[in-house]
Amino acid sequence: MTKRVLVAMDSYRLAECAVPVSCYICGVDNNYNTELCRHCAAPLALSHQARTQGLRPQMVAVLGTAAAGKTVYLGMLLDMLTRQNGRVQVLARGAFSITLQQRTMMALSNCRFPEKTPNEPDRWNWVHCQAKINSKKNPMELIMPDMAGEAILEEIDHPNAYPAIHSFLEKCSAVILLADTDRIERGGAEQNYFLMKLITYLSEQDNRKVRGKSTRPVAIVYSKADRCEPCFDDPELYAREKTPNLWQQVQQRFTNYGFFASGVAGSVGFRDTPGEGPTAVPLRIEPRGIVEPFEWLVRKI
Ligand SMILES: Nc1nc2c(ncn2[C@@H]2O[C@H](COP(=O)(O)OP(=O)(O)OP(=O)(O)O)[C@@H](O)[C@H]2O)c(=O)[nH]1
Ligand SMILES: [Mg+2]
Ligand SMILES: [Zn+2]
Repeated sequence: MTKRVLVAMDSYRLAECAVPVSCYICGVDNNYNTELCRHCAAPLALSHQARTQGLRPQMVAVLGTAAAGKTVYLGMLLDMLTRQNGRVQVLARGAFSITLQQRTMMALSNCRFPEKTPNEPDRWNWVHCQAKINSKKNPMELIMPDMAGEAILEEIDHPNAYPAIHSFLEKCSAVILLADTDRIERGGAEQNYFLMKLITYLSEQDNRKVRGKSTRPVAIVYSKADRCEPCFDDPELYAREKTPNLWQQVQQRFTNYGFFASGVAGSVGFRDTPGEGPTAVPLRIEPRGIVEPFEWLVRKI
């Protein structure tokens, strides 16, 4: 005799999966279960979080040449903000948002700088967090990816080479531009020209303009300022003297801008690695000027 059993139909689950998820960064539709966007490789967790929480996070771009110090700056910033009970507090959204800070701090505590960020967008670390300024009532949701400098340069020279960067820069509400003080001090003009290109790209892309100037807040941060003490004393004067074209362009193209100096390593030594040549080693961790540009920017958004 055959036993009769009742089996619940699970097909309603298929219907749920058939609803596409629109990528929060580029807007392309993806399958429900996919982890990364098929077009720009941004994590779809950003879209799921935005949808379930009913929030529209703001985007903040951290830009600079390869080895300008983006990963070290962002990792240290997040570590300081999630730890300290100061004027700005940050709460990570999703476990993936902690990876960048974890990798940076683990490397620094082992007397190393973190690895260079890979050029492939599917290997970037994205941070989604809630930021709260003590003097403001409502917290703000922010998305900040740690992008590779080479990829940023490629996108600036050939727009749409990196859809993730293209869409992100189009939508982002504020920008942190890192200028490598170490390379400026060594006399190269490369930082000046790269940042001018970026400033031009950002202002031309922005359609929220007042009297021809972009209103998007831009913080120009001289990273590795531990290499040049006067930069800490007056970052704007430093900008005027050392990167004059950049200083001029920022004033002509933006209404909201600020110059800052930051440094994570108090002292850097060099270790000779066989086959690789000299490798920079942080001898002392002494973060300075890390939170100030971020706090300024969050107030302006
Ligand atoms: N003196 C000094 N050197 C630093 C500091 N931060 C970073 N560096 C040096 O700059 C190098 C690059 O730093 P990263 O943060 O990896 O640079 P990045 O901008 O993320 O580079 P990409 O990932 O290639 O885009 C490090 O390996 C260090 O040698 C700092 O605060 N002071
Ligand atoms: Mg990096
Ligand atoms: Zn996408």
